[in-house]
Amino acid sequence: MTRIFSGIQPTGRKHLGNYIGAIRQYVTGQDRGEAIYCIVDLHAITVAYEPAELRARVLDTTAILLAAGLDPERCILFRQGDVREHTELCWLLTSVTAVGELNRMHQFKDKSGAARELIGAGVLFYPVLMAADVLAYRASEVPVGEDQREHVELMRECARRFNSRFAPEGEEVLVVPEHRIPAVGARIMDLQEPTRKMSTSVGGDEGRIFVLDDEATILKKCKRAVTDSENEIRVGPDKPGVTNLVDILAAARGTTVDEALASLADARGYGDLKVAVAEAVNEMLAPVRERYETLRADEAGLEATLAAGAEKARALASETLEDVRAVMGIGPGA
Ligand code: AQP
Repeated sequence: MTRIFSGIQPTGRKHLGNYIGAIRQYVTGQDRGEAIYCIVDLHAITVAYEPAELRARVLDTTAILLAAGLDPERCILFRQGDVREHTELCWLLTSVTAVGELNRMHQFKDKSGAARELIGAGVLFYPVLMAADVLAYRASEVPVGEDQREHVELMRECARRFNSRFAPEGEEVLVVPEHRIPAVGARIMDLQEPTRKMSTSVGGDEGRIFVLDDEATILKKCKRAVTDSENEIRVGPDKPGVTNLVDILAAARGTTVDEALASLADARGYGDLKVAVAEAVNEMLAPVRERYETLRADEAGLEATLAAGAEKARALASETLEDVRAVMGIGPGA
């Protein structure tokens, strides 16, 4: 059976890109295989944060995932920091990771900018911890958005290198995973700056739709989305705003981009396109919004779900760690 693993930041206010690129794939993953998902509180501390708020954001994110359709009976859902094997494997993987390749990661370059000497080392090591998250479960599939392609490539390289350096001849101690990037909506762009991806940390709220935004807010943000001075609904690199809206429409309705375009044949310009996008997005997100409040109010229930998930996750990760330690010569051995 396919083992699926993915992690998501406890940013609390997940946006449409997170939902289409990742969360929705998590839900369908439960029908495709053995699905394991974690909320990556350890990744969250790589940037400035408030300790008192971190736990609350983890619970916000847990409630969003459950409201979106994750079912703890059909998947393992846990908090990364509850399973110490992640940090141990991260350290062990540094033996097969070069600083040069971490320095070349786009996300590191974007997030470090001119302040490279001053940022926390965790920003550099972020992809190694991400590799540890996935490799600890010997997952074969990683559902992510397009922006994470490079990080999945790195974890594949780590697994290959680890196996060739440490695994006994012909054996695979770590599984080389494949990414799973959605065919439509893999890179949702900012509504105000459609040449840049919709992001949690960059840009203002008017450029991103949150999973928990109400209907009126979604409509307002769609109506204000930046398009261009023409009136022709078509996709292409010269029309990033319209292309993004058509992509969102297709992803929200679960159709192809061509089908979305065909459905707009009678549209009277961008106004109709924007209303169609808002309606489709609202239809997709309304059930999540409706379930969220009740789930979020039950903090003890959310904690119990995460604790039960962590127990199951730990059992799987500790098996991998035992094998990893053994082939690396760490500890007393058998
Ligand atoms: N714009 C996007 N389009 C499609 N998928 C996206 N993802 C993120 N942005 C887009 C996917 O969402 C998943 C969770 O990402 P995360 O855990 O990194 O969450 P985040 O920090 O809240 O998301 P951002 O927006 O990516 O934060 P910034 O930009 O601040 O770093 C991942 O699978 C990701 O691919």
